[in-house]
Amino acid sequence: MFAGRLRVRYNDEIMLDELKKIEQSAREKLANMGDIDATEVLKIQFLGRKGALSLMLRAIKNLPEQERIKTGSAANRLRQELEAAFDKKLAELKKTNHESVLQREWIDVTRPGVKTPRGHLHPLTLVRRDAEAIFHSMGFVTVEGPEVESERYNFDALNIPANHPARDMWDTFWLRSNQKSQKSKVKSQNDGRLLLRTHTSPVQIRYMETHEPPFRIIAPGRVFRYEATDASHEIQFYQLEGLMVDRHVSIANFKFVIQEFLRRLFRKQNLEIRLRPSYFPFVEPGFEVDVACIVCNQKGCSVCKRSGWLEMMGAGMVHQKVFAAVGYVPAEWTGFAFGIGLDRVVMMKYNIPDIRLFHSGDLRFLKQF
Ligand code: FA5
Repeated sequence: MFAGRLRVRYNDEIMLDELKKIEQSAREKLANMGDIDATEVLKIQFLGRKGALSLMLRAIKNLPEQERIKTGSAANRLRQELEAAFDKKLAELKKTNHESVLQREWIDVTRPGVKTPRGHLHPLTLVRRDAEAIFHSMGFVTVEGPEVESERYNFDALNIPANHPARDMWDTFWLRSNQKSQKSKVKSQNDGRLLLRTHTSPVQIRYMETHEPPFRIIAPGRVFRYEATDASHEIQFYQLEGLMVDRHVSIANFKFVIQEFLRRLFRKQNLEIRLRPSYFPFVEPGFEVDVACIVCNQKGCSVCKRSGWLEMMGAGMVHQKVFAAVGYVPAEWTGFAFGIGLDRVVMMKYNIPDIRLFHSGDLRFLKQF
């Protein structure tokens, strides 16, 4: 009974018929395949260890010898043919897939690239760097001082004692004294109250206290004034202090250095300057330096307020009382000092009509530099 059933199920004709059905089904499905992964799955379904053809081969082992040989070789042939068909199909699909990727991801390497936007320097930084380079080439070195200053360095040592009317020239942001939280290197015990420095001139004193002449220094930095703002006045702005001390320094030396500096900064060989007498307690004589307006060529414009001249800096010959305050023997040394308003220089160089644009954070303004 059992043997009879076996014979019905596994005789060679049935087997050969089954093989044909497997072949037909495999070829039909393979013909419709368009995807590599799905084709790999299909290949496993037919030819894998548990695939339809492997199951057939296992069943063939139970056939009588003659039938086994006949169907076995037919099944093996079919396996080889199907394997070849699957491999061919997979190779075709890989090729088309590669071509379509090339088509889709085609890059024209000759096209100009898209620039990554880069940050850039603020015009004040650009001009400060230019100015430093010019002074360095004339033998000046850059030094720095604190923005939080003491009354002594900002005023007293500069010959501006308490209650001196000149203190009104520098409207001051005074700081509340809180000794515990004072991490600043500025001592306030003996040096009076603390303040935000109103000019860079205190750096002169700090340098002279610790260095002997001769020397040439510049000190660029931020300063603060408690005053109303307008197109040419800010409450915080930049100055560049200069100080040259030696024997026999004269106003002629100052005039040459500053004219050379301005001509190179503005890249204008015939740039005119003029010295106007002025008063600063720490210099004698004192003057202000005006530059012939290069925006309008002295015809009169909003930057020079129609005067043809723009005030750029205060300057003068170092007062002997200042030398005495830092411990120099006054009669031995002479020197000139100046304090340039850097924002004004930048305004003139780039024809900027309003100083308040510098700290406005307006990208339309900043992107122009
Ligand atoms: C002084 O600050 C002196 N310490 C300069 C000096 C140094 C004189 C050494 C002598 C020897 P004054 O207050 O004039 O001077 O300021 C100097 C420059 O800073 C001015 O010429 C101007 O260009 C600029 N400045 C002054 N106030 C402002 C302000 N509110 N906003 C922008 N720039 C200003």
